[in-house]
Amino acid sequence: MLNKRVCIVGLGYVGLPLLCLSMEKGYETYGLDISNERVELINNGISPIKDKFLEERLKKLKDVEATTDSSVLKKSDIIIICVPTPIDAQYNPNLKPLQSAAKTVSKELKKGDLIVVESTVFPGTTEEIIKPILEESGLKAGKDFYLAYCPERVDPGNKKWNVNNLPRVVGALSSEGLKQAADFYGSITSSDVLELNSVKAAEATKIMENTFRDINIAFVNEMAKSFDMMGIDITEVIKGASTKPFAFMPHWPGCGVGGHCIKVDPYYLISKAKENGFTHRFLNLAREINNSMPHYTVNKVIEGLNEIDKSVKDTKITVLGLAYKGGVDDIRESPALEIIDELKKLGADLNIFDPYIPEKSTVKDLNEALNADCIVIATDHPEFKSIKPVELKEKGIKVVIDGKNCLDKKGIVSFGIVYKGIGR
Ligand code: SAJ
Repeated sequence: MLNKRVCIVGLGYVGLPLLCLSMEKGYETYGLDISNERVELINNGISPIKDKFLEERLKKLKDVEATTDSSVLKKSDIIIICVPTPIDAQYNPNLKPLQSAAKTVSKELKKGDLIVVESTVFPGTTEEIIKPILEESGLKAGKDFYLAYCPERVDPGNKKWNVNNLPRVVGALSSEGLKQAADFYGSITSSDVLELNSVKAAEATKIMENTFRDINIAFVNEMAKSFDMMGIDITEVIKGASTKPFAFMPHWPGCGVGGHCIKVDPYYLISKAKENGFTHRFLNLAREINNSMPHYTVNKVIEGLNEIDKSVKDTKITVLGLAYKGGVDDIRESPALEIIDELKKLGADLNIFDPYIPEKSTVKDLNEALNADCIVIATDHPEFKSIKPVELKEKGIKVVIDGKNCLDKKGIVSFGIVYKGIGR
């Protein structure tokens, strides 16, 4: 442990676990956020994020000091910025939260501080955007203070990999900054910390990791559309290909790609590359394919209802799931929202149920949610994956659209229920 005081700026799904870990490792640690409500909850040991692992951790911590008062930065030496970097409706990067956090830090910056950015950004952001804001303080990066980048790798809901044991990569504007950042992360993670030769390499690392995932999901989504037309069950093919012990990495088709990482990060690279005169045709195509999946899923609803001589209009349809992925309560960029919008426009008599988001559900439980002619699985929550075909039969469900290929197709079809998956 270094003899340093730490302040985490931004207490969301990235900053809050980091604050817990820093305190657990014995650092005098403060949290700074713009939300009074969030700060109140955290100071009372309550996690604003539904995550059992995080809730338990927070409860065990004594005297957590979260605040909205930026003067807390005066008594911090290592300041780690973990604020959101979303996209706008036109898929353009929105760096406003990050720039605002940097301005707040700049006002309290002092000699010897180490500033680390963890938020996902396009390569060049730390040097071209954050550094000038921090130097408005009159202090010089690399001389008076140090500036580094260490991409967050939090995977919400992941039981195996978390902030304690995730390998990290760091890049910095100076060798002293690199050393200080590597020393800090080395003191809190049980895994390795790789020092890269530039801050841009560290920024690009995160973008590459998530873009890699997006194009692989687009690949299986396109294969699903193709195999669907040949009557091939893509889940069988992926299982088959996964027996190859090398050079194949399974991804799974679905009703769309949501969340604040995989759907967002490619646009950060696409937009920066475009500024530099390069067009990412492949990344754009992958985004196009993944963005087409909610509409593809609604077409499956139309096809499925046509098989029983019904149309979407006035038919009782329940969308199961709002969250962007199973086991979480986060609806950011969720494909379920687009599916719901489209079904509403087609005049469906719609119900919505997500056990993780009761406040946005229109029915109180799964039993009530299954009072429908048609159900659409939009999120692979464990509660939905365990639905038995016989339950659907007993509830009189006539059409199942399985947007996550997570139900027992054979069993459902054996009860004479129309089943349509994504590529199966
Ligand atoms: N999805 C598919 N098919 C797949 C995998 C995911 O359609 O094969 C969909 C999901 O349903 C979801 C979206 O893509 O809508 C994103 O899913 P995700 O599992 O990638 O979940 P995220 O967005 O929480 O991604 C995080 C990322 N972590 C960080 O950015 C630090 C990502 O890098 C991880 O690879 C990912 O978790 C993970 O592996 O779980």
